[in-house]
Amino acid sequence: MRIDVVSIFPEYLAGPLDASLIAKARAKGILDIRVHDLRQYAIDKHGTVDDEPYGGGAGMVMRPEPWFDAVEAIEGWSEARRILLSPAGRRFDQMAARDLSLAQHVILMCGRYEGIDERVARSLATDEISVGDYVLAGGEAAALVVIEAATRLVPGVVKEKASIEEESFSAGLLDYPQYTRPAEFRGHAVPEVLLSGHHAQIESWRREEQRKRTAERRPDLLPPDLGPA
Ligand code: JB8
Repeated sequence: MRIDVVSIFPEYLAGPLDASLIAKARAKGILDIRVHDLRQYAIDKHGTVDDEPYGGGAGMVMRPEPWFDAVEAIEGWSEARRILLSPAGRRFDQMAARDLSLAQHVILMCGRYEGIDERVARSLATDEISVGDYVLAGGEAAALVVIEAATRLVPGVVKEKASIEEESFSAGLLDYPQYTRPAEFRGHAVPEVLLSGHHAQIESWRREEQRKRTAERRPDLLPPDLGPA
């Protein structure tokens, strides 16, 4: 999988992309990730990439020319999924991550300032994505979320087979609580059933914990209760 990230803070992205699972997959050649500095495509020699908003208002807006020039300089750009990170985008979830993990080439565009000229979203991006209902200072952290969620679903990036689909959201529910040694820690015991060796009972306890936890914390994930027939 090829990923190009465009940002005015390429150094913000370098560290995380050089650590852990992603670094290993890059070393193995499974992922080809490149970070590009938008300022190389600035409109002047001072590195200007923003301007005042038409119609007035606070803050600055990113001009379209650097974005079009930066993206169009990426080989194969017109065939790539071109994703603009934005709080106004469609919500990113596990289904979107799975879909994106199938792509050969992804370009991620990280904005800063108060926003980006709308012509970038309309005529350059193929997708506009938000990672959650809060406002970041820019798209870089969101791009890292998208990269991590999608690339761990690319074959060979994660070792295991069983753990990848039996986790939160893949089953449509939150995960059950996990415990390891010691059996008692600071007065808190591990639930007895987990020490019992009764695999069927452990399974049903886990399913019930998933259901309770999801009902309590994320009722929006549960199927609608149709009530009495
Ligand atoms: C300026 O919250 B976000 C996000 C916020 C942003 C920009 C991009 C993404 C650009 N603020 O997803």
